[in-house]
Amino acid sequence: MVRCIMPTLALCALTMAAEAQVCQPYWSSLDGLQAVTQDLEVFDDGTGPALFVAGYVALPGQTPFYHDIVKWRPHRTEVLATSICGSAGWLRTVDLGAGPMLVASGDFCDYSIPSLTWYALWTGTTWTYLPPGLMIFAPPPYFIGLTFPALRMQTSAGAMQHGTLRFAQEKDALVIWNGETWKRVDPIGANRWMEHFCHWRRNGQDVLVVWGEFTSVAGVPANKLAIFNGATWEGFATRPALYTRCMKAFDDGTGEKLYIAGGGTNNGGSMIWRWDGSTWSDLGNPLPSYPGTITHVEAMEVFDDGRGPALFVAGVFNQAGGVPARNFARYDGTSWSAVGVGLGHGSSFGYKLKVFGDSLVIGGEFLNVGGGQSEGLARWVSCRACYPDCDENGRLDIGDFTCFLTRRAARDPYANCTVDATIDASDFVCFMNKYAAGCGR
Ligand SMILES: [Ca+2]
Ligand SMILES: [Ca+2]
Repeated sequence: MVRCIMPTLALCALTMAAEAQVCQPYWSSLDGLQAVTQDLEVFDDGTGPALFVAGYVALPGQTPFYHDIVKWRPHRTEVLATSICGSAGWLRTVDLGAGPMLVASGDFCDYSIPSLTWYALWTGTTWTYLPPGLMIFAPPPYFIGLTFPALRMQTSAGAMQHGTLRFAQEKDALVIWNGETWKRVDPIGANRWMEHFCHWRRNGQDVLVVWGEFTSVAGVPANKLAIFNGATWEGFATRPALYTRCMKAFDDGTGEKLYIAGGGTNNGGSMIWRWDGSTWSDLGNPLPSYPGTITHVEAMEVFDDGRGPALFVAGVFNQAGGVPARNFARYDGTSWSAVGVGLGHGSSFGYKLKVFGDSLVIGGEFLNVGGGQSEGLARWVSCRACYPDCDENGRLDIGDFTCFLTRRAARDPYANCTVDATIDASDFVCFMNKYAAGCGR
């Protein structure tokens, strides 16, 4: 619990009787890291879970934005080999049975590793070749390594395997690792492709949902959207007239439902739809655009910020369900709400969302967030975290005051304790009150 120390003795006396704190998630930077973020991944390379950021990253106080992959955890940032000389495209955790591996795609130009170009494996200390058995297709993005737990997959012997499905995408077909070998799923046709993949637990069964430019899969008619249960494909009889940019399964307490979102036109159509297994629901065009902009949803992720699991949606919009929401909103299955004052300069078509510990990390090309300044990288932190433990060392002491003042001077969104539009004197009072109230952990 709280330990009152010198600077706040008087305040402690005033605030000890403060009423129980409500859950207030908050914005923070990633220790001042800034980036044009291309991708995010959480991976444990043997040193504990860390967030890997691919893109054009600037370390705190530094410019320009170098082309790097950075490994981050609170108060510990590591630059991993400046071996990417083009753009770092994406990061994926891939498991072929020997444990998870972190694979990066980018324009590698570390000539100490001959012929290492488009893809590289992170060993924990350096980048190296992909191992045998990991299919690659050049150039990107034709390899998509994903894993889905417990998806039933038919092996060559005809048995159903209850294990991890690993698959990659070839130019005109889905290629699946079934635990024994790479299996080429029936082609979807020349010049067709699959683009978005989503794991959905439908009525207790794990299925893979695929969106792309195709009209059939394995001979089954499927107009851009299809479901694979590990053995057979299904199409949808109907689907929203929506350019899909992302899909996510979300359980609002009534079972997992499939959400698809996208857009990209200013035609006033809904940008997000829900499929419950039998019918589509238009969520009522809840995310209207700024006048004259091309509105769209770019990314969705499920996260519990202490107020219960919810679907977080990032894109270009200025309202959600009638509530002002700048480019980022929260949906609990029934109603929309803002996420602080959201993201400024929302022109990004590259938002990425990743849950890391108590935080939902967002990357993109935004310039400011939550009333503070954190370019291209920020995190929405659960109220389960200890807000006044500014330096995140597990205890409350004078170091947290120094930390708060430093971050306030940097206009870090963390310093916006009141989670409103501005950082001002009231935030220091807010910080002291939260410090005095302690964290109860
Ligand atoms: Ca501390
Ligand atoms: Ca404030």
